[in-house]
Amino acid sequence: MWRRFLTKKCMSTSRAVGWWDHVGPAPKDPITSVTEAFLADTSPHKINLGVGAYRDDEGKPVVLQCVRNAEAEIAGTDFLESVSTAVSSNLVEESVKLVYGKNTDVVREGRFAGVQALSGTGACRLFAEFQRRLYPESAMYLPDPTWSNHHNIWRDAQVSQNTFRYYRPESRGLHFSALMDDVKNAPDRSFFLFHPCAHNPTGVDPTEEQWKEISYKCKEKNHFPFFDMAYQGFASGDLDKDAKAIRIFLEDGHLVGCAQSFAKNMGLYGHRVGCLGVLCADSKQAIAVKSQLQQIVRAMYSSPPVHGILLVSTILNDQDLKALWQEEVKVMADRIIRMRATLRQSLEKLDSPLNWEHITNQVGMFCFSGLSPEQVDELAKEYHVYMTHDGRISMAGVTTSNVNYLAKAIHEITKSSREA
Ligand code: PGU
Repeated sequence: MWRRFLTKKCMSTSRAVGWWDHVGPAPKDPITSVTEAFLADTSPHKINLGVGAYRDDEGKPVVLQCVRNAEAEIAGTDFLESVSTAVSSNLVEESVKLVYGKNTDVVREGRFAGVQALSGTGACRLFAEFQRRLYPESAMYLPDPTWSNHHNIWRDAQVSQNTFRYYRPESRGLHFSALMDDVKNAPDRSFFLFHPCAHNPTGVDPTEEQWKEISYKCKEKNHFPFFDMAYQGFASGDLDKDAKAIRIFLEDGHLVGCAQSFAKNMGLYGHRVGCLGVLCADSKQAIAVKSQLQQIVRAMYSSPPVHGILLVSTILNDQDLKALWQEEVKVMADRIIRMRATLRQSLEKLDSPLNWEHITNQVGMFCFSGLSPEQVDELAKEYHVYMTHDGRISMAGVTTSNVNYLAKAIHEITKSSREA
């Protein structure tokens, strides 16, 4: 009797076992793990060139003035309930105008199915899910290389992946002929993901002429172009110029998809505001597609948080705030461009035996330095400089006060190398 009682008691208080014994730790993320290593370093010289989030010349995250003004405007708004459909539709329409252009037929005719998304990542994930439902047999063609998380996103959505050639290490530029061959040789009606500007991680974008050829070939092959627009404004400092690639595809009559993020260009990384737009043949199709996207959202997270969306729609709907935003985007882009020039000059002044022209030829948030994984490790170990293992430098982490130290560190570990 006692024994039975005791066993019962032990069973009810002892920990259940066996559920997760077979689970090992997941591999570290190649981007977020850089920040972890940086934070663990106690050196006063340490520099974080890992994550692609904007920093000012003091190395600090920035709250844009347009965002501060919008915060003041929405203060006290009763937004604890989910945001009204009108605000959400307005955000989508204003975002879509940023990529497609203000007065396009696409916007007038209501031919886009758009939903607010959890920043750029959420927009990509939503599209990947939509793609699997509608075209379960089709793969997504990703550029080689691409943002590492693209592979996770399409893998978790159970969409198969192919890559197309993009970058040529020898020239540290675009491998255009190979890219065109891969677009040509993919089966008709394939899905292709393009970075419309400020390619991550290479900082290498096709020229306008090259985009025209890519668009032409995609049309001939009936491919579906999906654009991941995470850095609009960061390549040139001008939102319209940075949308040029997408507009070329629109002029050619493509139906396109586009993931947009306000994480970088409005400095709203923590608010997770983005948008997914899928262009359709007519408004009837757009209503159907939108309802499918909404159904996916409903089951995944029901609705996105509201504070960020109110900030973005306040800015996009107020001419003065929008103009201020555009100025601030230019300030951020110009600072990065200046740091590219300074880093290159500093390396040249040190009589580096290597050619560093690519630092200023590449555009956007990143410089694909050409440093090997071993050199990246040495930079971290000896100089407390942190970047992703592929040698990608987030230029936003370079400042007036650390650029010379950085150049010296890079020079020290590369001075005995010879150009390949
Ligand atoms: N697409 C591309 C091409 C990106 O580079 C990033 C962010 C995203 C989408 C996702 O943007 P969110 O709007 O923040 O979801 N890539 C940065 C930021 C760090 C990360 O990996 O999320 C990077 O350092 O590559």
